[in-house]
Amino acid sequence: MSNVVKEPRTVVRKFLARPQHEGVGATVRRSIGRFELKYFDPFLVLDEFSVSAPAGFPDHPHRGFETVTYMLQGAVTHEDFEGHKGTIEAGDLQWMTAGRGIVHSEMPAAQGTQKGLQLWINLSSKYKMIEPRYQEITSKDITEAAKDGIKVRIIAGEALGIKSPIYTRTPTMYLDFTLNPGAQIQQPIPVSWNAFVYILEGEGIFGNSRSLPITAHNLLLLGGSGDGLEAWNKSSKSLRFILIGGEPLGEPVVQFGPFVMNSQAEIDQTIEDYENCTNGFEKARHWKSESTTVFGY
Ligand code: FJE
Ligand code: FE
Repeated sequence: MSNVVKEPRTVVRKFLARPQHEGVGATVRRSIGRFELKYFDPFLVLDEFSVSAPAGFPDHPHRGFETVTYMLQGAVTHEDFEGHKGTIEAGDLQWMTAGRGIVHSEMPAAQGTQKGLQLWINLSSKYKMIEPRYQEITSKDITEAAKDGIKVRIIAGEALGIKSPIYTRTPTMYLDFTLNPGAQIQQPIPVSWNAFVYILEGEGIFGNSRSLPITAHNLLLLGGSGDGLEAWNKSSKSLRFILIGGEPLGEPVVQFGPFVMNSQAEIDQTIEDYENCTNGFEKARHWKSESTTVFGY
């Protein structure tokens, strides 16, 4: 393989994401966003979620960041206060820029267990109050590239010379890699970006070919300098992991649940806006999701 990475990043920290309760009866394995890793600029939360009806995430608001939902199994129906509604099925992606405000529900759409990843990406102060926006791509339209026992689904950014059509307000890369036994990768990452790996299936070796294999539900923070990731599948099973990177914002972060702003005054204003249905929350006044009614919350 050509040497596309000159200075591979090393793994500096490892977190095992254990199941915890979230929403109403749902389970998340939270890696970023938990107490020991409150923020990894620009990333606020990474949840590997697992939800079966009637559990879910009924009507709740967001302001000041983006949520990226990538389904792994089953389906989730979302519905917002502007009437934007749809079902995110296995392999589909929803990239939601909440901006000044979204109120929505995210509920199971099928029998059995729905699984996926939800990433919260912070927005810079100049974009926190922009109009909400969705970018949605169904599984069949997510670009895939394959080479030498590597398959990569390009959610955001670029891999193996192929670019995703997703526009990232905060510059972000999001790649879903599957490596056959014996395969290895070299993936460039911009030097100034924060980046991490989250293992979904199998076991892989990351950063240094002599390091110990890491298994599912672990998050690996990649060292601050270096121009890319090197990883190996030295096992006899397939390895699947996510590589995410983003340009740090370097701004103060004040978070109150689903509101993420730069100062306490902005958070106080947001709580007021949400309570009074103003400054982007107007449509919340008379709205209740259909699924909330169906599920009887
Ligand atoms: C939220 C608690 C929550 N992780 N993963 C508090 F659970 C949520 C929330 C989610 C969520 C939704 C999906 Cl579909 C997947 C998630 C947390 O909705 F927004 C707040 N504030
Ligand atoms: Fe939400």
